[in-house]
Amino acid sequence: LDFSSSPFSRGQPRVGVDRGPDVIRAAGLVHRLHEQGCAVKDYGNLTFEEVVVDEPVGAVKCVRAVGSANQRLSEAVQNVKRDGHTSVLLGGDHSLAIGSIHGHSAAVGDLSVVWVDAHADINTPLTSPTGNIHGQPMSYLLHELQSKIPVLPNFTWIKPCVSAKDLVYIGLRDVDPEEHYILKLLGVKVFSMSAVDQLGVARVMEETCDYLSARVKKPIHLSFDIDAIDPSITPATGTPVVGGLTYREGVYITEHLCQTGLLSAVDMVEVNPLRGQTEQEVQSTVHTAVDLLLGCFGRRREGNHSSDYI
Ligand code: DIR
Ligand code: MN
Ligand code: MN
Ligand code: MN
Repeated sequence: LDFSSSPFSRGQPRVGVDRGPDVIRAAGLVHRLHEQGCAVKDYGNLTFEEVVVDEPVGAVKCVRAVGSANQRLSEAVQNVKRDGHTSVLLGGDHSLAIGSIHGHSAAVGDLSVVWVDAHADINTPLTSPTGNIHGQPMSYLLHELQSKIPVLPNFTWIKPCVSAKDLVYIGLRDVDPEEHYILKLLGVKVFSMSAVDQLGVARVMEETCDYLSARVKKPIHLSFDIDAIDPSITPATGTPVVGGLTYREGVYITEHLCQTGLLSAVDMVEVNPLRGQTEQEVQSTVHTAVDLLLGCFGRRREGNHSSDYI
């Protein structure tokens, strides 16, 4: 596993999400991955060039900063993948999925994307009600939306690289009308919280993997927004939404994806230590993020062992 972490927050307006990578590290992530037998290389925090003048383009905020940070991230992820490693991105806000998924696909080709989030993050620059790019990353990546994306400064390097049929959402419960229209128009596979309630998480994961491997088995990119989990467990995030996944449902998703053997890159984003009301709220959020990552890389709740003991 190779980490690239991106202390980047310009995809949304709240300060603090750029501290996500450091608090996740401080919770002992790398040590715990070593303990469970993973070879880990931590690239440290990527540094991004300061963008001084970054006036909104139409309604879209911080376009130049988001564009250049993601270009840098895409190159870092491409290097990790070309070296044959699994890429882990610690965010930072979810606009970083642009560079993470772009870089992953540039190195390995077609991907399956599993997007676990309260939100669909598929607004185009023109449909976005907020202008925040963390609510838009999928729109830049999908082939099918290419004609709807205007030319933006520092975004011209982005090549759409994901097909709508290769994308699955899990955990949605706060979708803008424009986003809902796009999801229906493109026929994107969505397991909203209603579907999780109806089917249970085990069937959701079974159907997710059946759907994604129906044609060919592609490497999986998991983009996990911590706000997918219920804010009673992960409150330290910028846009919490009630009625989310339980801790156990979240961990089950990671265990199941790990067992496919296809997990090739993971984003863990939107952990914002400044959004917790108490230290306990921050710790609960951070420890959940760590446990989700451990689940992605082999931790099983039944226990693990790697040698003979008796
Ligand atoms: C909203 C909120 N759909 C937007 N999105 C969020 O800004 O486009 N994404 N919070 O994480
Ligand atoms: Mn390496
Ligand atoms: Mn979200
Ligand atoms: Mn998100």
